[in-house]
Amino acid sequence: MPRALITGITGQDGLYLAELLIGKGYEVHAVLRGQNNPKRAIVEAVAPEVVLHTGDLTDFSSLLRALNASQPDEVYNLGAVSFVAYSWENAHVTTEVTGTGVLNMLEAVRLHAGNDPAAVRFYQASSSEMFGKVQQVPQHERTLLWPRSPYGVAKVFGHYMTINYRESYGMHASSGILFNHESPRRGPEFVTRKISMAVAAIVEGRSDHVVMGNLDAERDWGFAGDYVEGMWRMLQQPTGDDYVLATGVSRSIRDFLDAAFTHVGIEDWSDYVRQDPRFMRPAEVDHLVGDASKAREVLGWTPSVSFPELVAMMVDADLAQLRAERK
Ligand code: NDP
Ligand code: GDR
Repeated sequence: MPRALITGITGQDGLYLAELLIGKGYEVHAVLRGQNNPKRAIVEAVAPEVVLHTGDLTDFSSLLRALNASQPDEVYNLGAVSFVAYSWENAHVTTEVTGTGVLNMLEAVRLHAGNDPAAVRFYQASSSEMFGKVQQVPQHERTLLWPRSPYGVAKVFGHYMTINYRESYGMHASSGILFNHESPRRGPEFVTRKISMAVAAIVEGRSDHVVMGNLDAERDWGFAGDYVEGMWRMLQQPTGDDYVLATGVSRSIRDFLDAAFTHVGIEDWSDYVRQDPRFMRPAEVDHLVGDASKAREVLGWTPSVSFPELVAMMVDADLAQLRAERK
């Protein structure tokens, strides 16, 4: 039975990945942070098979302890301070967790693996935010990085550190440069879930508007369930490498609003949406669209959920949740 260790188990991707690996027959271990993490109950309810180890990406010895206890064949480093807007207000903690945390994990894996550094396969959750002020359209594995936020800068550090450990120590370390991926499990602070929750609340008569930031930014949105499959495929390759995962289609926030409101039969949504500068960012990433041809050719990976299907899935899930609460 192969064994995997996941950081970021309480996040959107961590849970999907745990379910995927359990379905493939893995023994799944995960690092859970905090002395009384409120999301522990969610993990225990959704994936009770997961063995939880207390640890934190900023605490090197806790990571080494989790590795020793779990003896993994594969390590997926998904833990991060991941909300871009928050990273300006908390640049140091973002750097510590999202940047230095990767180095802590790589170093812990290297020491744990001993004489055979490639024995433990490592996945780093890199991000399209690293492209920031994009220097090329679409963006691929060799596109120049130009991060636009403390989060993006921290991810660039983690990305290059992962490549450096692969090249310096022969580690089987891969960096997945993933474009935005969403789901009904997406945190409510991110724009897609904010919109799906707001639309559901408006339909159910619990709210009459939503306050947004910049509606013109464009993102390449896919479904998180597809993207965790891509992570797993990267670690099944004979050597580590870097791969972009993306749909290749870019839409604006306005397009997402349009699709979400249209899904519930509201064509003109202008009265329901307000804008406020407090949701604008000091520096914006205007246009992201990924070229995932390497992942398609090498990994055989393609996304399966279209943009309209993704929007419908998220709005329907939030509507169902509100209606269940009413009963
Ligand atoms: P989430 O924000 O949903 O989850 C982040 C996870 O990191 C949570 O489990 C959180 O734990 C954990 N975490 C935060 N701080 C620490 C810490 N100090 N030590 C250990 N764990 C910590 O992110 P997603 O699931 O959406 O994303 C997974 C990874 O992929 C992240 O690294 C993200 O930056 C990256 N990524 C995500 C993309 C996306 O579109 N979703 C795209 C590209 C990259 P807790 O619940 O306790 O706070
Ligand atoms: P992003 O996701 O920054 O791309 O990072 P987010 O959903 O937060 O923002 C996407 C775009 O929407 C605009 N926007 C708003 N964003 C939020 N959160 N709230 C609003 O009210 C709002 N109005 C407009 C933003 O300005 C931005 O342009 C996500 C995270 O998962 C990262 O961890 C990951 O690395 C990247 O995706 C790829």
